[in-house]
Amino acid sequence: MRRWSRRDWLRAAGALALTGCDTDHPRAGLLGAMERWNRVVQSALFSPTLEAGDHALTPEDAFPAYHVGHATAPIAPAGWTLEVGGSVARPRALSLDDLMQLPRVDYRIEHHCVEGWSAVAKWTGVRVSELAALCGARDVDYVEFRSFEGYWSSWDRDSAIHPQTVIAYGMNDQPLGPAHGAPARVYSAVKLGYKQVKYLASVRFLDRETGGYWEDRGYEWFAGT
Ligand SMILES: Nc1nc2c(c(=O)[nH]1)N[C@H]1C(S)=C(S)[C@@H](COP(=O)(O)O)O[C@H]1N2
Ligand SMILES: [Mo]
Repeated sequence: MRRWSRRDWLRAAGALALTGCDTDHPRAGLLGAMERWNRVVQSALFSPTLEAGDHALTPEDAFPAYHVGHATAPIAPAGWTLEVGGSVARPRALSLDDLMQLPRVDYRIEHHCVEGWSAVAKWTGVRVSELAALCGARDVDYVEFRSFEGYWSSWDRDSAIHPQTVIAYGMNDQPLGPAHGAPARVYSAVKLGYKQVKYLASVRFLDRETGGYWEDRGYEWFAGT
């Protein structure tokens, strides 16, 4: 099996963009077909298995990166904090240092890609379940992740507090880079790519679902892997 070059990756990224990750105005009649195709491509690119063994890590800049409506990656506002709130006993605004002091997890995850190829990344961060405990999240069914660039996605609580759903601030033993959602983003083994909000601003525990950027444009809300 030949390895993918950076060009191949970029081509795959372009295919994803055309099939719905990057258009502001998907045409209604095409949406069903687009979603089906997009889901095939996305699950090929982003459905991770839980153990990646000793495979070599794929460099961060060899991963395709997606963001909606920006020519360059969005940059966090000065004094960035992650707001954890909604239906919680103790709302918090956590700096990156605060996040890094919390119990840390590392996941080395293999992404299965098209044509049998795969990419491996190591993600470092804090479990969403850890934040739920820290803030005293009440017994509500939904969790909303929102970005400072306007992107968002709401999740079922069970997926959000899954042990392999993390707020990642590191990738491949480096601080998370701007292309992949710095300073912190959601990374999870249990959801498709468009649920994994980058450039995170808030995590809110809610008693209702609040859709999402792509979800409101016709993509499946649950989007499990
Ligand atoms: N804030 C923000 N998060 C986002 C997006 C976005 O446009 N903005 N795109 C989503 C989509 S469609 C995908 S496939 C993944 C891609 O993650 P990656 O760039 O780290 O590969 O990010 C998701 N999270
Ligand atoms: Mo995507």
